[in-house]
Amino acid sequence: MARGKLIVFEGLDRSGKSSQSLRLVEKLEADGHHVLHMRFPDRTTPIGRLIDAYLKGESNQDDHVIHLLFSANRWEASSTIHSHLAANTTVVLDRYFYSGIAYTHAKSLLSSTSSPSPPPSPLTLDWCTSPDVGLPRPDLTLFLDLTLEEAARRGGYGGERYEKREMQERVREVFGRVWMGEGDAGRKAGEFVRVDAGKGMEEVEEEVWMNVRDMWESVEREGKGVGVF
Ligand code: NYM
Ligand code: MG
Repeated sequence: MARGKLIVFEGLDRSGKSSQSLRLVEKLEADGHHVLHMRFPDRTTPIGRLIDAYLKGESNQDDHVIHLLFSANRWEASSTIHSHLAANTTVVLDRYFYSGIAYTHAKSLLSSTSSPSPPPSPLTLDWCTSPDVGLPRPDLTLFLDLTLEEAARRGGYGGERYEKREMQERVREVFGRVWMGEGDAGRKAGEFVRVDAGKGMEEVEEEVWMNVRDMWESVEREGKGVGVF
């Protein structure tokens, strides 16, 4: 029996991931596929509520602790994702572990420019990658890339932690490095496709769809099973 595909949307805040991921779900459903849409962080679980409070600035966490909570929030969904894929339901994710890696590592780049002595664990790219190793591997990751200028034109950011220009700049840089193949994350990235999210909604949607179709055909043709990251 055919299996579902795991499709991930990644990118900066304001890059259109939520809209594009929902549009893709509609399109796949119209094509007769079963689809589950999920987003990370999933703020509805007990771990997700800790993350939500942290993002809203209602609580503080050590950088390592919050990183591991974001990862744990994915691990608690891992068996659900696997069982849907096995039952031929495609899973579309709005953010996944690439966000985890990019945001935490970006934070370390910021703090290392502002504090003279290095912290005990420097939140390296590989340290940030390791808690997610073993999660279901995406068949396709669409990195919706947006310049900071375009994000600003779209009305700037909200008030959550990380939604600041300086941080977004670093996050974009780290996504770019992973996309270029750097570190364990880059080497393991597989189908990591950059989409110019500065284009119009329809154009982006079309590019997403073409990539999804290519991936779909190659997974079916080669009979690829579900992988692990
Ligand atoms: N974020 C998201 C992380 O820092 N680490 C993670 O592992 C994930 C999944 O949470 N600014 C950050 C990125 C966002 C914030 O996401 C909330 P959203 O999609 O804006 O709800
Ligand atoms: Mg956001």
